[in-house]
Formats: sequence, C-alpha cells, structure tokens
Amino acid sequence: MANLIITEIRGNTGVITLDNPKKLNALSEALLTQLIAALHDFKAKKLLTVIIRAKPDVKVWSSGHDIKELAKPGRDPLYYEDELEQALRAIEAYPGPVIAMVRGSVWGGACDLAITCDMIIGDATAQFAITPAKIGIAYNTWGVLHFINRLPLNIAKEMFFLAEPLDAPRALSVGILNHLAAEEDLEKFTFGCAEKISTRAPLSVRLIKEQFRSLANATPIASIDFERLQALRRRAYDSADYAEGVAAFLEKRPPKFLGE
Ligand code: YXS
Repeated sequence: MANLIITEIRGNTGVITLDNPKKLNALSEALLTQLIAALHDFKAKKLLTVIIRAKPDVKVWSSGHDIKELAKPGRDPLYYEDELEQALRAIEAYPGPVIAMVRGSVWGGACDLAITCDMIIGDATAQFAITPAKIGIAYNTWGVLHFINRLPLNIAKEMFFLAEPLDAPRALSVGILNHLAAEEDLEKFTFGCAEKISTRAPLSVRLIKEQFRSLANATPIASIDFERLQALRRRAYDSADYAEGVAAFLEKRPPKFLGE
C-alpha cells in the first residue's frame, strides 16, 4: 500500500502531511485509514497536539471524499462506518488539539474534516467549499451539525446551498479560519501555536477538548425527526440526480438535475 500521508513528530506535536498530489489529496479509504492510524500512533506516544497539513506547493489542500469511491445510488454514501466519518470521529476524539494548516482549496468532506479540527490556520490561498448540492449527495446530519456549531446559520446555509468556495478573507471574517497568516509565515505561526499549547497543562487541555466535544454534540433531536431526516436522505441517495451528479463530475460536464 503506497504511503498517502507523511507523518513526523516535532517536539510534542504529531504532523500529518496529506501526500497524494496526483489525486489532489482526495480522501480515499486508503488515505483516511492511514490518517486514522497516524492519530492512534500519536495518541499512544502521548503527543498533545496534532497538525494536519498538505505540502507547501499544493493548489488543492484536499479535493474531498474520493468521488470514485462514493457509494452507488441506493446506499448511504456517508454512513457511520464510512472511512470519512471514522476519520472525523478520530479527530474529534483525539486527546488534544488538532490544527488544520491550510494552503490551497478544501472541498467537500475535506472541508468537514478541516472544521472538525479544533483550529484552522490558513494563508491567502486557503478556500473552503462544502459541495453535496453540487453532486447530489445526501449529506449526513452529524456533518451538518459541524457547520452549525462553527458558523452563523445563514453562512452555513449559504455554503451548503451555493456549494461554492469561500476565499480566505471571507473564511476569516465568518470564523472558519482562526488566523490568516502570510504565506511565508504560515508554517512558523502554526507550529508556534502548537508549541505554545504543548507547554500548557496536558490534563487541562485534554479535559477542555473533551468538554467541547460532548457539549458540541449535545444538540438533541427527537428520534422521529432523525428517522424523517434519514428518509429524506434516502430519497436523495436513491435518486437519479445522485447518479447524474457523480457521472457528470467524472465525465467533466455540468450535471442536469431533475429533482428525482
Ligand atoms: O481526469 P483525471 O483522471 O486526471 O482526474 C481529475 C479529477 O477527476 C480528479 N479528482 C478527483 N477524483 C476523485 N475524487 C475527487 N474528489 C476528485 N477531485 C478531482 O483529479 C484529477 C484532476 O482534477 P481536475 O482536472 O478537476 O483538476 P483542476 O485543477 O482542474 O480542479 C481541481 C478541483 C479540486 C477544483 C476539481 O478537481 C474539483 O472540483 N474536484 C471536486 C471537488 C469536490 O467537489 N469534492 C467533493 C467530493 S464529494 C465530498 O467530499 C462529500 C461527500 S460532499 O460532496 O457531500 O461534500
């Protein structure tokens, strides 16, 4: 299995570099499996902070879920055991801050991954797009909650409805970016943050991370509502539009959605 990420340790920080440029760091099952394994390894080594990044020369930080691996219509493309969902839970459960260091554009599931990180630090090339509406995908409800927890509702809705990238200044102004660093300072600034955190009391930092995780996920939903949303999701992932959206992307043509 080719290495699709590079892992390294700098002081008390584990570093994961997405490294599959020919697929624009698409979040394939293989890449995500390696990312989850790296987080488990960093946890075993008791590293307090993690940075997830791409190589400095990329234009695309990650092109999102590997579209070629999306479940065929009739099956939920973002079900609980999907590797993307497992990776998001691994980031959320990591016992310490996970920082996304972003250069380049971040698409779809990778945008969810970045905002599931505890902080995002980017430079002027950073862009963020959540794209189920562009492809006809039935996004999962827990994924939508990430955006609700992070952004004003109207901004989160705009991102999902338009499925267009937000550029770095807009991402900073709406709260996706914690910091917008100059290109030449991005690495030094991000690693400086991680280093500063790793001088803080680990038990207190880990407790705070867990408190945020539990409270952020504490949004109650009536089971009948959850069932209703699942039924709506199934109508979307069973639809001809979903098949059309994936086919259009792979055939490099605009999709023709018919609402069925
Ligand atoms: O034609 P070849 O074989 O060279 O392949 C092309 C693309 O098909 C491929 N590629 C991908 N393959 C699988 N999964 C992807 N997500 C993906 N993205 C790209 O990489 C080769 C080069 O792509 P190309 O020619 O389009 O490069 P570009 O520089 O002109 O444009 C870069 C992008 C990122 C703007 C463009 O590739 C793009 O729009 N990619 C799709 C971004 C996206 O919508 N991702 C969401 C995936 S679905 C997902 O994450 C969630 C489930 S959801 O959608 O619900 O949020």
